Amino acid sequence: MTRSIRIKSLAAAAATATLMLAGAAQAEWRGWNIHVPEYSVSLGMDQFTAEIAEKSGGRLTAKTYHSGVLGNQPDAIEQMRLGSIDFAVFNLGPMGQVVPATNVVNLPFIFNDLDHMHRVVDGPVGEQLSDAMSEKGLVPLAWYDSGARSFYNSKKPIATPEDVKGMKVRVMNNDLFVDMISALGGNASPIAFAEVYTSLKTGVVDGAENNWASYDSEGHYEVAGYYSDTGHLIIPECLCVSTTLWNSLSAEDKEIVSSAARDSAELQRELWGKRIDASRDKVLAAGVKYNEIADKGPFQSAMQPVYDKFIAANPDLEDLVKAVQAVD
Ligand code: GTR
Repeated sequence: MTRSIRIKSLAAAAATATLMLAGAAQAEWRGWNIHVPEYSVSLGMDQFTAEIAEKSGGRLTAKTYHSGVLGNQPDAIEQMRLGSIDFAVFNLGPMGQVVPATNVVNLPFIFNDLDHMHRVVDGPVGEQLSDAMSEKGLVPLAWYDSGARSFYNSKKPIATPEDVKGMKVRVMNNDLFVDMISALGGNASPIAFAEVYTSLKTGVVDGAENNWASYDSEGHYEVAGYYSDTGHLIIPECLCVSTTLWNSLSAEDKEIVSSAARDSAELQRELWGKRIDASRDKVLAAGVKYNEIADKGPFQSAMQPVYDKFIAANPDLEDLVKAVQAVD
């Protein structure tokens, strides 16, 4: 046997062994999740993995790594695009940097309330967002809730945009949110979710913005005791799988996975409402000073430059912004 023939047959044997391994057992899918295990998103993901195992008779196995142990969201999005993370629940906030169309739902005050957001993502606009994400290697299968985000800080109640002036505010990683804070006269710092608690505690930032549930679960209320109900962002989250994984599935398995995703979103949306109430009660009992915003008008009008800059930079997305606004 010549050297080159020997190498070729060794290579062929190795390829056969790999194929046999792949046939013998499907690798366990790796799921990314930023939240602690008892959070509604985590419970939704746990149901998702349990249902696909059950419906496939144990053929498809998946494990969610909770509490952000697989890294922060911007890195996880990249890992999913490369195929090393198979599924995840992503907030569309940091998604805007990778899939510009998703920034349409990241525009401050674009939604009137949670129901409005549902009508939008569950309709044709949701389809368009899904297509744009799929083109970038992420296939959304269902939309989860993350409520309305409001400002909180360690200094004072916020009642008007003037109160944000000069304040150092943590935002999710997205230039749009930097523009949002600048439009209010504050200084934005994009910081990973896992580092927000320490950043608030050490004064790297004065404040941040999030929903009641994350304000509670991450302990931010312990170090930023003023919560002001601006409700400026209502951002959906998506249960996504990687295009690599999706394309490898049979039609039957695609159906198992998508219906498990839809069921999990139904559970998560139901748990969400309860969790919000429980979190609000808990942090208020712990002494958080809460204020409603009597007139959100000044905050909304302060956002006009953010919209103008966004449309100027993304003229192709103007129609999508209008489509969201047209949904009542
Ligand atoms: C939470 C959201 C997370 C993450 C986080 C943040 O509300 O569920 O996915 O985006 O906010 O502020 O980084």
